[in-house]
Amino acid sequence: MDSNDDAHAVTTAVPSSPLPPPQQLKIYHVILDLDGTLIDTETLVEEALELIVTGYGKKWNGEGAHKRLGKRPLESAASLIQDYDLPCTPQELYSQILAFMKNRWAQARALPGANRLVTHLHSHGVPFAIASSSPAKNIKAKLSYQAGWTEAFTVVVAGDEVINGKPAPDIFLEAAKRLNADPATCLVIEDAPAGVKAGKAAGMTVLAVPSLPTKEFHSLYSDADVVLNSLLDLEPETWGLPPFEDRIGGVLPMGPLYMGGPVVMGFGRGSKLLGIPTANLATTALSKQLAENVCGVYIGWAGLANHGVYKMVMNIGWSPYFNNAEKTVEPWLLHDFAENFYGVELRLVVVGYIRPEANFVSLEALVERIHEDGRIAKAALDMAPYSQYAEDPYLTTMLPNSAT
Ligand code: ADP
Ligand code: RBF
Ligand code: MG
Repeated sequence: MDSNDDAHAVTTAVPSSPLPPPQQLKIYHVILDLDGTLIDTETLVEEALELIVTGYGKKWNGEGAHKRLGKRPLESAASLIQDYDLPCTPQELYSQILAFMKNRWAQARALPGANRLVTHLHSHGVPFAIASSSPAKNIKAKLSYQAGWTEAFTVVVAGDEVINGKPAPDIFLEAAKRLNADPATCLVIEDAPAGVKAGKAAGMTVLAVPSLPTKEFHSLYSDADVVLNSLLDLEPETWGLPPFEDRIGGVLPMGPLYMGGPVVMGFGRGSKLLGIPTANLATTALSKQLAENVCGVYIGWAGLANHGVYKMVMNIGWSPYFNNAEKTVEPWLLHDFAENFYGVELRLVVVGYIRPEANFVSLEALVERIHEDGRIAKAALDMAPYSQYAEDPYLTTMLPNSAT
């Protein structure tokens, strides 16, 4: 996502570098990875690994996820054993992980944009498949917890159905075979570096949606044809597939997502440097929402205690331009206030997604883009389905003359 970083031949969907796709290809089939691409099982598995590693008396360092991602269970287990010098075999470790994960697949949530994509492909008759390194019976369990997915995915290739796991091309070639497809007309969507390699080795076009912090691991995705911030930013027409038609007023409806708390000090540059004040909320209380939501620019309504309800536009993320050390929420209330309101309770109802966070060639370009976001938010929030949330009780109970 960093446009200053030209070391890799990766195109991104950031407004500051509107590069065309590397080749104008006609895609007829889509092959999707499951874990980390469509559902957030990676978080659950990493939690399990931490408990197991700690149980062996070793100190969990939170590192190495990129080595485990997308590999088959035993290979991934072997890599963990090596990293932590664990006194067990890959098979023993895998059994422990399975015991831990049993009945927890239900807790894996669909990643942002996943349901939208699956429904879109299904309803437009685009042939698609899952190619997942997990064993068939785990895939079945995972799909069963997502409404409509078992019916939507008629072609599923599991890790235990091929000889060589990702990064070998076997699983994607098998998926193409079952789809009756030429690999050259298949689009692979992957979150893991090993999966990206496998897709390219199969002669397919590969779109990466990294589930690893993009900055640090950027180079691991350099084989991909395109790297996107999230599935929300996928534009199927780029590949000759039917476009999404679900934006309203230039905004993708979502949520509602509720977050709130007292206004705290931010990075101290919103008003001073940009002329755009952003009322920050304490990140500690929001850590779960921050982790679950895609970095990007959103619209919504803001209720400020004893003041009123206002239109709002905000970004969630690290602000690539400033490269902040922390992922924050930066709401700009689209109203002129006479005074600052630090310490006052601020509540947000987030109802739409505009775009990914981007880097910019200059501060002026960033400011101009944020003003454009503001104009989009102002207009869209008067439209259905966004307008109704101005009356959400989460906000209206904050008004000066509210009864409760
Ligand atoms: P900080 O670094 O503390 O976030 P900013 O320069 O971004 O400082 O200013 C944010 C503060 O400005 C808010 O906490 C709030 O008290 C005040 N403020 C005034 N007008 C607005 C507005 N329209 N939107 C958000 N905050 C505003
Ligand atoms: N910062 C970025 O680096 N990239 C962005 O794309 C970006 N978009 C923003 C959109 C909105 C609506 C707002 C309010 C802020 C955005 N900023 C972005 C964040 C801005 O840099 C941030 O408010 C300052 O860092 C002040 O703390
Ligand atoms: Mg601020």
